[in-house]
Amino acid sequence: MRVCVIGLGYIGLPTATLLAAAGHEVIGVDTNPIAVQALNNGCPHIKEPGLTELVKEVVSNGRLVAQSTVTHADVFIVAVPTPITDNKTADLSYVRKASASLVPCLQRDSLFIIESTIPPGCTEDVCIPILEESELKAGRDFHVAHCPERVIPGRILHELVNNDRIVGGVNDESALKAKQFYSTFVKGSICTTGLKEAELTKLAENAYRDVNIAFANELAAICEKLDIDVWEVVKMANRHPRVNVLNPGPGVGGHCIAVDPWFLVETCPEETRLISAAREVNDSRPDRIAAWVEAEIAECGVENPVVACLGLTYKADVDDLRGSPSMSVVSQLLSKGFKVRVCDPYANGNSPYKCIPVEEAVADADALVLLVDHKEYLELDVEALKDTMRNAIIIDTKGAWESPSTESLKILGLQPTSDGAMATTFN
Ligand code: SAJ
Repeated sequence: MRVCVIGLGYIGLPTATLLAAAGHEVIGVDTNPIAVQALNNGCPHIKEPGLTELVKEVVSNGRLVAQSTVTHADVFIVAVPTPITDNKTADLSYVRKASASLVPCLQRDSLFIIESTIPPGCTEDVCIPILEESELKAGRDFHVAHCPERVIPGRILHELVNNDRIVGGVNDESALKAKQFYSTFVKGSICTTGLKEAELTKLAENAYRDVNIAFANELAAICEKLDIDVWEVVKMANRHPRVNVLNPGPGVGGHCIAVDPWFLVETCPEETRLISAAREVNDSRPDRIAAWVEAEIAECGVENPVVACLGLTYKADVDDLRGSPSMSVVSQLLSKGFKVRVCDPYANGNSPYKCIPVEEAVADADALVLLVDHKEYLELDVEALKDTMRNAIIIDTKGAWESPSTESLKILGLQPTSDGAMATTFN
């Protein structure tokens, strides 16, 4: 089949590549000339394990070409961003533009698929009216489906093939057509449903995760107040066979979990008290972490403090800085007038801050703050690093390091409790 993939980002590009590898003739479309040129040179502009090799193969055998305009095809896949506006509503401008751009190329029996994450009702209320400007009728003359992506960065190629897919159709025939199409490269089960059900399923998945992380972050705040080790509590609670508390941290970043729940709040403001509270809890984490660092420094009476921050990306082992809570912590520490040194083995190319080696950042520093649990940081000899610091204030926001020794607790101003256990705010 001839497939036109509109939007060559984290989802569109790997999808286009896998479709080409499965034997389709694929045209990737993007408004960013750098993305188009890089792809045609066989060098994808995004990093993802296995992607460069596969792109080289399908570009060199001519199955994948990139261009800036939409062309005739049997299948159109829209995978453009749906960010949120400043007032926390879905910005559907890219979806509108992408839908409009393919109207002249839509034909009888074309299959239109939108993969972008969208508010419930968007395919019917926003996309279809635009597509019907072609004078073809959705469901009768051409097929319409929503097939949300549900892959995790770092494992995108594997998950695009192996995860189950949800395919919502404007009618049964559209859902079936889309299912047949996805089965050319997907090994997971492909479940068909309605358009709105598919749209809401995706949002429910991400809101579920956000709410659960918010619970962990709220538990961390409770522990902070009561001087209890939150990691110990999470570990113990998770020994219950039906409990799985997630991990607290400096907040929720990325372009999905921190964004998509707002689409539900926007659609059903009265019904989303929990989802909206979860967003606020998670969004307030960077402030709390920055205030915590400030309080520890104040308690030690350090003047002109130097703080070494480990990790800038939105989560471990990825190079993505979008919506990163660590970036927010760093900028708040800077705005408090602290001298901040930053390290991140993944973010160096795209970081607005100069990243330096850990040993250099920590030497003579007053505080060491772990913000991202990159695998490189799990292996650090924290005790040895501590010996090179001016003041050894160590704050592990990810619970990645062993609990500190009694000595470092004292430096943090905390004391062992009467029964000898550590009372620590290490969360
Ligand atoms: N985080 C915590 N505590 C946890 C887990 C995560 O603080 O216990 C933080 C992370 O550090 C990060 C944020 O939450 O800042 C989001 O991380 P994530 O791993 O939950 O999610 P993403 O955004 O990398 O990818 C998610 C995936 N969803 C789930 O794991 C439920 C992926 O499957 C989705 O397809 C993707 O969002 C998406 O595109 O929506």
